[in-house]
Amino acid sequence: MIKAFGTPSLADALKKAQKILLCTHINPDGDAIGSTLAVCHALKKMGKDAVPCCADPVPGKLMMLPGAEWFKLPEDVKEEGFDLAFALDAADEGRMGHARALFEKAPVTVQVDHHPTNPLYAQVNAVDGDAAASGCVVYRLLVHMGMEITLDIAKCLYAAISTDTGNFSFENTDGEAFAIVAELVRAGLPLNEMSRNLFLLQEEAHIRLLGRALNTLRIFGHGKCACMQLAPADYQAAHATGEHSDGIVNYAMNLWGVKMAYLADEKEDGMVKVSLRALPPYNVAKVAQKFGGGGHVLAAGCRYQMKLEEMCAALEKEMCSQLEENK
Ligand SMILES: [Mn+2]
Repeated sequence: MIKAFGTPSLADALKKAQKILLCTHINPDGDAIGSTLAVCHALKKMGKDAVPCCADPVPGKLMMLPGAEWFKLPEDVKEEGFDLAFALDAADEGRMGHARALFEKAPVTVQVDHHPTNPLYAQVNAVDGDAAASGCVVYRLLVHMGMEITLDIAKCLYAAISTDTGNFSFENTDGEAFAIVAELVRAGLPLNEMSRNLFLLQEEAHIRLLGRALNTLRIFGHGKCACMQLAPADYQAAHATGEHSDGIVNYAMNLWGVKMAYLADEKEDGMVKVSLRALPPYNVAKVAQKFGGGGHVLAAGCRYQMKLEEMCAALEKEMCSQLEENK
C-alpha cells in the first residue's frame, strides 16, 4: 500500500516559495530526471517558476519525458534570487556536482531522496531509505499536497519508479511501487509505449556490437562460467563507442546453468576493460581485485594492461578457483 507520508514542512516551504530551483545528481538516471520533472510539473501547475538543473545533460532515452527540454546546466542558470532550492534523488550534496553551489546559495533548501546513507543535508528532508525510488516519495508528497496526478506527472513518475526497480524486478520492488503505478495507469499512463521506450529500444550500434560479442561466446568451468570478448575492430565494424557495450555481459550471465560471466573489452591503448557478474555464493569482486579492480560481490570490474587472450586465460583461472572455493 502507499505509505502515509506527512511532510507538512516541505509542503509549506513549497507553498511559500515562488522561484524554485530543482537539482538532481550527476550522470542522471530515470529516477533523477523523472522525480525532478514530476515536481517541476506540479510546481508549474501551482503557478511557480520552477527551473530543473543538472550538471550533466539528460540521457537520450529520457528526452521523451514531458518537460525534459526544460533542464539547464548549472552554467546556463542565469536567474538569480531563487527563494528555494530542491534536491531530488541526490544521496549527498556532492552528488549534485557543480549544481551544488546553486543549491547551497538558496535561503531555503529541501530534498526528497531514498538513499539510506543520506546525511539529511537540506533544511527540510523528506528522505525514506525504504522507498523503492525517489519517485515514490515524490508521489506521496504530491498526494499529501492534494495535487492532481496529471498525465505528464504520471509519465515522469513511471520513468522514475520503473527504472530504479529494474522494470519492477530488483529486490527493492515493493507493494508501494506497484500501488503507485496502478494509480499512474488510472491517470492514463501509456504503459506499453513508455516501457518499450525505456526498456526495449536500442541503438543500432549496440545491437551490432552485441552481435559481434555473441559470436565469441564461450562456456567453461563445466557449464558454470561464460565469457565474451570485444576488440577495437568490433567497435569500428559496429560504428559503436564505449557506452554501446553497456549490458552486453548480461547475455553471457543469463545462460541456463551459468553462475559467473565476464566480458573482456580490449581498448585502443592496450588496456583490457573487464565486466564481471555472478550469482550467490560466488564472488567476482575477488576476481576483479586480482587485477587491480573492485566493485560488488555480484557485479565487479577492472582495467588491466595485458594482451586480450592472456587476460582471458588469467580471468578463467581466477574464476575456476572461485568455483573450487565454493564447492
Ligand atoms: Mn533513485
